[in-house]
Amino acid sequence: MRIFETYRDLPADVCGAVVAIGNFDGVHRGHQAVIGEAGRIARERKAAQAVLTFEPHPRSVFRPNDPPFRLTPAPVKARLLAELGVDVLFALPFDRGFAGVTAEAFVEEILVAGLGVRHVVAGYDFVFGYRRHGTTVLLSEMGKALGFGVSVIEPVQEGDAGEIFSATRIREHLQHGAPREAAALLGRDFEIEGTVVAGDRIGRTLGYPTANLPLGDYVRPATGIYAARAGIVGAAGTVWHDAVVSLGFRPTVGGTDLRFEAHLFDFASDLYGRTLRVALLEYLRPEEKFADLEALKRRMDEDSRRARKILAER
Ligand code: RBF
Ligand code: MG
Repeated sequence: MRIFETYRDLPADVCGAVVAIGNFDGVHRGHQAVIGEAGRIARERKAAQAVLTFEPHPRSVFRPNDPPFRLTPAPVKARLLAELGVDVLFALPFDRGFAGVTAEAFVEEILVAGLGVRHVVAGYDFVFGYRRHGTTVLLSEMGKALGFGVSVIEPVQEGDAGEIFSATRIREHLQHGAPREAAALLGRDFEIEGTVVAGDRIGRTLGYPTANLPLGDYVRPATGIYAARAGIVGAAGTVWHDAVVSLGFRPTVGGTDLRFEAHLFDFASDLYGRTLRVALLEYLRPEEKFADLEALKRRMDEDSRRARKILAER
């Protein structure tokens, strides 16, 4: 997949693509339907399959003081899009200036003059341009006038509950300690990916060394203990290990900042500096303040037994 952070002076072979447009944070099953339809049309027309998205997420520009909310930081989103077979990603830099571009100018200057789009696919709730005045209705009308096709994908629902695939719903499930429900909407387990940073050395003395990941822009899932899988990313691929995760403030040891710590079962090496993907599979319990480290360790033993059992059954 080729990535461009501009819509200007593009090489001829990436113009004239079938383009799925949206923020696509999470690349969830609703997004997959939009991107999949663009892929189907691209193959039919023998055109390139592209995605147009914005970085950072416009919401973080409009509401910079909101708590972190990303399901997929830009590099993770790019990997998932590549895995879906997308040929070209236009990740346009979003800032206050870009937010002032009118819906009409966005279509004329970016979609038509810049990308030369052949066809555009968007979700039913896609809005764009200054003050979100651009709707899928405007997009379709302008497409007719300017010579490109538009497909709008209606909401996709999940099973009996009839829950609509939405990034907001997925974030809520994670914040409520419901990673399975989040996974049902995502179409895969929710993961935190990052570079392992140094923690304190207390875990080691308890027999529970942990690999700590910075949470960065990621949405904060419910604090507590999770059954998890940890994938060590290497040149030859990702090697997965069963694990238990603690996401919390560590009241027992007088911790003050939120830490994401993964303990990999039957694994001795130091992971400092390595890229780790940690999938949260099941919520075990909230964190507690124990009277002493012995009591904490007994509980960690119990957590580990439960996590191993859950992971063995999956
Ligand atoms: N810290 C707490 O203060 N309360 C807990 O309930 C708690 N549960 C944990 C469960 C597991 C399986 C693991 C790996 C860690 C847990 N921690 C908890 C965090 C622990 O205090 C931390 O890993 C060490 O202090 C090293 O930073
Ligand atoms: Mg949406």
